[in-house]
Amino acid sequence: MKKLYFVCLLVLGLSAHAAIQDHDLFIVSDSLSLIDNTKMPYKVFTETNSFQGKNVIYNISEGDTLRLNIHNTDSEIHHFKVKGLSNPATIIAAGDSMLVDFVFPDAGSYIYYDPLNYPDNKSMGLAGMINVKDHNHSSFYWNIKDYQKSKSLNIDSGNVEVWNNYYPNYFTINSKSNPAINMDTDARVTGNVGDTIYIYMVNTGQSIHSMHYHGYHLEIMNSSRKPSHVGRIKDTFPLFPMESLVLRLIPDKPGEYPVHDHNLVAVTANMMYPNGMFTTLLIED
Ligand SMILES: [Cu+2]
Repeated sequence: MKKLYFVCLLVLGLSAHAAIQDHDLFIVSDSLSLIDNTKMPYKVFTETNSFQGKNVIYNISEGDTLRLNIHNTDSEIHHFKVKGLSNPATIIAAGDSMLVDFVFPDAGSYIYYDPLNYPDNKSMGLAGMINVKDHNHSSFYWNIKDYQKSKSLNIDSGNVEVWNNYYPNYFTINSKSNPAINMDTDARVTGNVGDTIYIYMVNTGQSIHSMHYHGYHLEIMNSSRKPSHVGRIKDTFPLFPMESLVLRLIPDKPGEYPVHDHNLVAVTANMMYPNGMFTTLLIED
């Protein structure tokens, strides 16, 4: 098995198209400014050792190797794993760094996360997306997540959370709530009639989210949970916790159309409506 792995790496290394994408990744502990002007303890994977509001989104081509030098700037140990790959969790002590290569079997969207004390560390924010592409069309990226602020505060105080009675009260895409989602250029879908547009979605929260697209039907291109659903064309897409989905949209008309979670509590932020998972598609002639 190991031999085969190295032979594969060698072949990839010699191939004209395959490349190694080399990145530093920092685990940073800070707090997230919420849409109601309160703050919540928050940990993220960032490109530099200063806090950025959302987890890094990696985009690589099919066949590429993603080489991550992961730096743990936090005061506690963290683990690192990519869901769907057989690589064991990488263990990174506080203040330490680890270099890891990831090779992806197929195009699609993959979740990287901290599996330690699952789901506690993931729920604190430590989960992002790696998109492995087999096309060059315009693409948008949604890391969908739900939080219960009292649980984040409890974990941040050093307690182990008990996850029965989970009532999330904040709902974000790329760590933002409506209307800020429309300012996130990774998230806000814009394009023209007839374009081919890809939307990569991962659910890194603990609730099921059912994303409803108004105005258009989209085709499932990849599904981590239900590969048999690839090719289905519809307007509502349930996304289970730790599931990823790649959708293709070819707009047939111009307009600005809403997309939101059909579970309407997820369109709120601490009871404020419509300040949750709600954004719009902006399609021009
Ligand atoms: Cu709807």
